Amino acid sequence: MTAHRTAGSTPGPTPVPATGVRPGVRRAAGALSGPLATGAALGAGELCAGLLRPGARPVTVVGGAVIDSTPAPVKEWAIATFGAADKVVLQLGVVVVLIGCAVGLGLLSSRRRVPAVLGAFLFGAAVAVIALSRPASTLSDTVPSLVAGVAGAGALWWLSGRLRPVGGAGSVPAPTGASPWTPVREEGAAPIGPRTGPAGAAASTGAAEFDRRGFLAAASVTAAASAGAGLLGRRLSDSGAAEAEAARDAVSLPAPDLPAGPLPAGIDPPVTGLTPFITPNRDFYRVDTALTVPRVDATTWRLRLHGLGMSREVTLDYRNLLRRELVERDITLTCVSNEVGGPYTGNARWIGVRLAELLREAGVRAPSEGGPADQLISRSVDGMTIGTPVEAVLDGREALLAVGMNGEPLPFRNGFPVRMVVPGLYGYVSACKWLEELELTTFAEVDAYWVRRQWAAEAPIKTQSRIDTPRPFARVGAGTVAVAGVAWAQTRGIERVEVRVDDGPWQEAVTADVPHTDTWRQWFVEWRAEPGSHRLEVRATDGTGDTQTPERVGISPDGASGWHSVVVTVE
Ligand SMILES: Nc1nc2c(c(=O)[nH]1)N[C@H]1C(S)=C(S)[C@@H](COP(=O)(O)O)O[C@H]1N2
Ligand SMILES: [Mo]
Repeated sequence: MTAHRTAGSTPGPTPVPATGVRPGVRRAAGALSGPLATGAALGAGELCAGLLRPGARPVTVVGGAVIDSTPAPVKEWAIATFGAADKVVLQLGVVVVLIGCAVGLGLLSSRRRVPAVLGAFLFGAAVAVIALSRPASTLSDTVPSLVAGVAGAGALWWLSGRLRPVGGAGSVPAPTGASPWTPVREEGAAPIGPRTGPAGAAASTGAAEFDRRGFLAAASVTAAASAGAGLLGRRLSDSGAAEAEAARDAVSLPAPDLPAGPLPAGIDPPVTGLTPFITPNRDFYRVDTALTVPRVDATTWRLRLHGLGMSREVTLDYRNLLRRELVERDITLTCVSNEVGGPYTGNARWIGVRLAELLREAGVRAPSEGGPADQLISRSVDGMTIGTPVEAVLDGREALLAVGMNGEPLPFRNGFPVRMVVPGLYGYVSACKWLEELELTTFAEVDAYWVRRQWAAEAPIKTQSRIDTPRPFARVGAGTVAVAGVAWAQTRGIERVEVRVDDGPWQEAVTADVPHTDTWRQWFVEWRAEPGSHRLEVRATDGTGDTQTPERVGISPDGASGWHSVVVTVE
């Protein structure tokens, strides 16, 4: 058999039999068995990950690895193009590429079974290796991918078995130039299916038709089993999530010892379309590399604090943290990937523990006080590393280990149970979610995740202002039109906002009161709009007296700058 195959297969096109055979059907079946086997692999992987850890799902592993190795410009483009859907698009992309490879393996399996099956297994094994190389992975994270590889290989073996010519090999000598893998039939319509009996069919027709009915049955069983395993796996992951959900629901945060107090009067001026001062949790932007949101159990959560210049290592659990003095503070968070006019910024009322107090208790001194560490690395349960200047954390600003957001425990997506919030620094250098470790080190010693990807090691938030209304290309009626938005320069504060129309004179906007300098500031002007197309521009001046400059700078490596402008039509 092996000899036949070796002799019969040539690098060239498969010989086309003279009569009656439709190799196309068999090829199609072969091609189909690839995706079917992939389905089996994914179903098995899903089931296994549902039992072990949802984050170890093979597609998630590959997606995560793609995220980690994607060059920054491509990542920016993806965030800019797909916004919050970027992760869905990525996972779809992984699946599409996978199906492409699967079709290839399937086609191969109908001609060369062993290499194809081996290939399928190696695919799973490769994903297992990737799983192991992901940050914060454990050996058990390889299991779903390995199981997926075995399931995929098994399914492919089984399906390709149905593709073999019925009785072709041993019973009838294959005609010259043909192999048992390239069916040749000399007569017209032949009986199809196993009922005829493999040897009989081949003998009576002198041909090697494959077992179509058998293939169809095997394909159906594979598809059904894959779907079943997949759904069951999903169920298991969801019930795990439900448990974590329940654990979070059971958390009740103590009232803050230092409440933020009522918001100043005049916040939220009544202008339709203006961003509210406090961003509700459900509307808060989300930026992270996690394909599945980590659902950390607060009851087993620990924070480890160690490193240079600490008199002792400290470990805290959630209850220790909640027993400390809790501060409530309105702080605006901003992502470095926020383009001028972009949406990746939000303002919340955080509750947390003062990070500076915690560090000082452990003997940490700022570099300006002679401390040896200038960088604080925060590490999350999913292996993210974020580097924050120790100087910034200890300079008196309200840097928090936050546990609460707008009156409830942090939502999972925003870092439950504990995250960092440091006013005045972009999120990627300050706002580590799902925090589990703080290490004092130096910038010379450690490059954090994004710094290794060419983003700046230090990134204070740049002064920005944004027009929320009217929207770009809006059509508005002539007369008085409210132009409004927000401006931010966390820790410096916003002193003044100005608007101009069509390069005319700058007009000072009314600015709403703010509790302090760590939040954005709402502003509005009344514009006497005349018919035509107009360009509105905004610029802000921060608390140090610096006014935003017009030059547009992109988000990389340390944040965008320039004036936001909006073109509208007045009718
Ligand atoms: N563990 C972890 N923390 C993270 C990130 C991440 O990818 N992983 N992204 C950071 C970035 S870039 C930003 S802008 C903020 C966003 O916080 P949010 O999703 O709560 O708005 O989280 C930061 N913390
Ligand atoms: Mo960010």
